[in-house]
Amino acid sequence: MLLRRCFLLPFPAVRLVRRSLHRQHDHIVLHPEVRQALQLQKPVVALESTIITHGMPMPENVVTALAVEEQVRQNGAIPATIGILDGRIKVGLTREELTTLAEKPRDQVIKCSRRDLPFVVSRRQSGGTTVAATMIIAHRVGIRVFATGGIGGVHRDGHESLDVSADLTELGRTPVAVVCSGVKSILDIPRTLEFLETQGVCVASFDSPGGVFPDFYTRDSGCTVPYNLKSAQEAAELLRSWQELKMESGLVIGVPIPEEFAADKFKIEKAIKEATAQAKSQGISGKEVTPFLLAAIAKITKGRSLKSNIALIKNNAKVAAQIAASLCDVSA
Ligand code: PSU
Ligand code: MN
Repeated sequence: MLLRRCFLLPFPAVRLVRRSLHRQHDHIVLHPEVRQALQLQKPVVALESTIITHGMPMPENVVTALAVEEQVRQNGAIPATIGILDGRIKVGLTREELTTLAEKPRDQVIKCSRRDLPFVVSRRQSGGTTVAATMIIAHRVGIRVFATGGIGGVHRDGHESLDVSADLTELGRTPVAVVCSGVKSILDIPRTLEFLETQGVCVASFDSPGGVFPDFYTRDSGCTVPYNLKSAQEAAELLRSWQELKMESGLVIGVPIPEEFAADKFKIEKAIKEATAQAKSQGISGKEVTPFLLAAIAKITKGRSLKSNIALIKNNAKVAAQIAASLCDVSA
């Protein structure tokens, strides 16, 4: 159709159309290692970058991002950290690029969710991609498995403020499997699970008997989900059926934090309440809420929450890589 149209256009216009098509592809740049792995259908795990730009302080952000990539490699997959540098969407940031992104002053790096992508690209700005934006890019380039710490969700007053993360609607429309430790208890977990159900997202726990869903810092949110996956192999079988059924929605695999790194439920809840009150009294709103709360909780717990955060991301990267590797085996 497009070709036929081109034939009807005068010659310079054809060139213009061609050039704009070309440009469209230039926006996304794949690291050669990632490109090769995808071509050879080897396991690849996508990783987000908002966690680097807005989720953790320096230097923990860079150290963690590199350690997470290493976990992916050690468990049989190629890591592809996704982020935006000067308007170019990179799939597989190099160590230097990752450091550049992490070291940028906050006012020069945008927290990019779905709505922000076209603007940031058009202005040649830099940004960390949220779960939603990372899913979009991962799907574009054919990556099926994505690991992160926690997804966004319905905020505790979300039923009034309508502060509901775009991660949830993205999960409803983009077929990528997100391996995470659920959503933070800074959010409203029961309402988040309800929202995901409405969006048609298959949510399962991982190695959590009874389908107990994690709440990030601790292993048990008090909520259960209908399915529990006992192993990476079982998860890969789920992913295969999901692919064969051509589901156009995402998957959430909730992995509880390893026991030894789990926070004390009472203490963390107290810190969350305090941080939430601070956010309210300082008038923090919109996309600033999550980064503010993360930093405040880390401060209140004297860095203990950050330690838990790092441990669970590494563990999720390990599980995601094992699932991606197993998926390649079952699909072979
Ligand atoms: N949860 C975390 N750390 C994070 C985030 C979530 O434990 O850094 C980030 C993720 O990138 C997630 C985003 O996609 O926050 C959600 O932000 P919002 O609620 O504004 O959609
Ligand atoms: Mn929000």
